[in-house]
Amino acid sequence: MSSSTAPPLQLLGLPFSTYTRTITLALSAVDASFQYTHVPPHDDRLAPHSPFGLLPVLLHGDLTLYESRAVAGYLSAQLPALRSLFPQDAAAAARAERWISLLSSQLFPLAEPRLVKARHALEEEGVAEEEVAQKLQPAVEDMHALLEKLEPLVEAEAGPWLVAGQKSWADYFVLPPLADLEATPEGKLLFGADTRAPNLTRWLRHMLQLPEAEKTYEGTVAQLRAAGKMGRK
Ligand SMILES: N[C@@H](CCC(=O)N[C@@H](CS)C(=O)NCC(=O)O)C(=O)O
Repeated sequence: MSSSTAPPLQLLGLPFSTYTRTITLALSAVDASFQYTHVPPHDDRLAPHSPFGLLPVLLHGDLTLYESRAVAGYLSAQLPALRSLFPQDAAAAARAERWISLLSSQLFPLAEPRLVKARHALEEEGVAEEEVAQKLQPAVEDMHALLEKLEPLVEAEAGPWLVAGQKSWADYFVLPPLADLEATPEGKLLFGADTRAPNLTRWLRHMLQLPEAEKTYEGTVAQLRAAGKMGRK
């Protein structure tokens, strides 16, 4: 893409949105230029671009794209610096795709709606901490079991990344919901000393230190909880 003639990349989303953060992680990592408009889900401004009202949406010239995996594919094709986020090797690329698929089908629904957002709703209602922990216990158990199943898929022997010893979209898809979860009391249990997923936990700690993770931290659940803007006062 020639930078002098190319239309700007425009992203509609929110730092709070984990699927949006997947995209901003990749763009920030390579200092790509993009216009970021903060728009909440189901906002009227999304209606012309996203029939489901979900985040993120990418606009580029005449192109309107929703669904983060489609956005990731497009960005990797457009920006040479992001090409390597899909491994060249067919088997490694397939394993990265498997992580992305597992994120959408298994990890996100458990980490966000059933744990992070469920805790937030209970806290907002003023439910006592002991009762919150009790109500979330079944989801914590389900997450322990899921992490146990995912643990063998972490290719820890190859390096600090999920797949083939190289940074890939798999890392950027899996990080945001686990970063949110890690910032909650349930996350402290799941990724603490008694974790059933030590390699995944090490990977998470490594990811949280990356410059692009720091650049995209502001406005996330983890940052808002740390700043006392979410969670118990
Ligand atoms: N499959 C979609 C999922 C997008 C999605 O669920 N985005 C969340 C924010 S992280 C959202 O907009 N949620 C609003 C809602 O579910 O109503 C994608 O990959 O882009």
